[in-house]
Amino acid sequence: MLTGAGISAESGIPTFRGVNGLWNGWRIEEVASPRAFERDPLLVWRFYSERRAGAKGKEPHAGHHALADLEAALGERMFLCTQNVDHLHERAGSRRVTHMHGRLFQSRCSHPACTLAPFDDDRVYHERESLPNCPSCGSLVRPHICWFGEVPFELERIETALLACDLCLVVGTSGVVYPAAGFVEVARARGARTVYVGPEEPGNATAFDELVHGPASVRLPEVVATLSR
Ligand code: BV8
Repeated sequence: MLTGAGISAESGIPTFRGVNGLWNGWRIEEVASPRAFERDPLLVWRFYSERRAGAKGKEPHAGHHALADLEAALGERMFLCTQNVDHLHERAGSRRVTHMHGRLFQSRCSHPACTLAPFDDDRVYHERESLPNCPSCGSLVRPHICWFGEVPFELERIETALLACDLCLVVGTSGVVYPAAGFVEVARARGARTVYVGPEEPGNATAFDELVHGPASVRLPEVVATLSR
């Protein structure tokens, strides 16, 4: 299982590349890379503060709940990896969610050698004076997010799951950002069945055996129902 921003769209969290997309107001290079944070930490914190405020009260929809129910039915046989940094899967009841690109409601020390672990943080920062410093080493604190040019989290566990799966179900992603966009090829090369759920063809559409056209809140519960039989 891999989800992208599209599964959060109907819960009111904007996607990156759609109409009113997240990137529309911002340039990726300006806000989602280590260089951007070095150059202007306040701008980056304003971007993520806006997203924290926007994601806080949002509720999961039937698609998220269908995945939580599937996890309850399949247990360890289901591996859910998300590219999303919001907490909608957890709010729907999913217990084992792998956030390969980090978590919006966590922060961490920006110093690569600091031992301070990522910590829960839902605070928003809009002024330079309010930017947080690490209690351990004094460096600036940053969002616990995988930015462009950084290595995503948990890649070994993800690869193990891809090489073991019979079905690779991908929901709501444009399929243009790697390595996530390449996961379906890894699963397919190993003989897994590959299914995509979303309203538009993803960039890696040719890698899918089946494209289930439509919004996740409607089509995903239908797909999950066929899996639970
Ligand atoms: C890395 C966290 C090295 C930040 C994100 C040239 C070619 C290929 C690759 C590269 C290249 N140049 C650079 C790269 C690498 C780069 C990359 O892929 N760039 C792209 C732009 C070309 N990748 C990286 O830098 C990655 N790191 O490569 O490290 C490495 C790797 C492996 C091993 C060793 C070393 C790190 C990338 C992570 C960046 N961080 N997110 C944040 O959230 O603020 S990326 C972000 O965009 C998402 O997390 C996601 O991964 C990505 C794509 O977003 P989507 O989720 O797909 O959302 P999008 O808006 O694009 O699409 C929405 C979809 O939903 C649409 O398809 C739409 O139809 C659908 N939808 C809409 N409504 C619904 C719906 N679906 C269902 N229901 C609905 N109702």
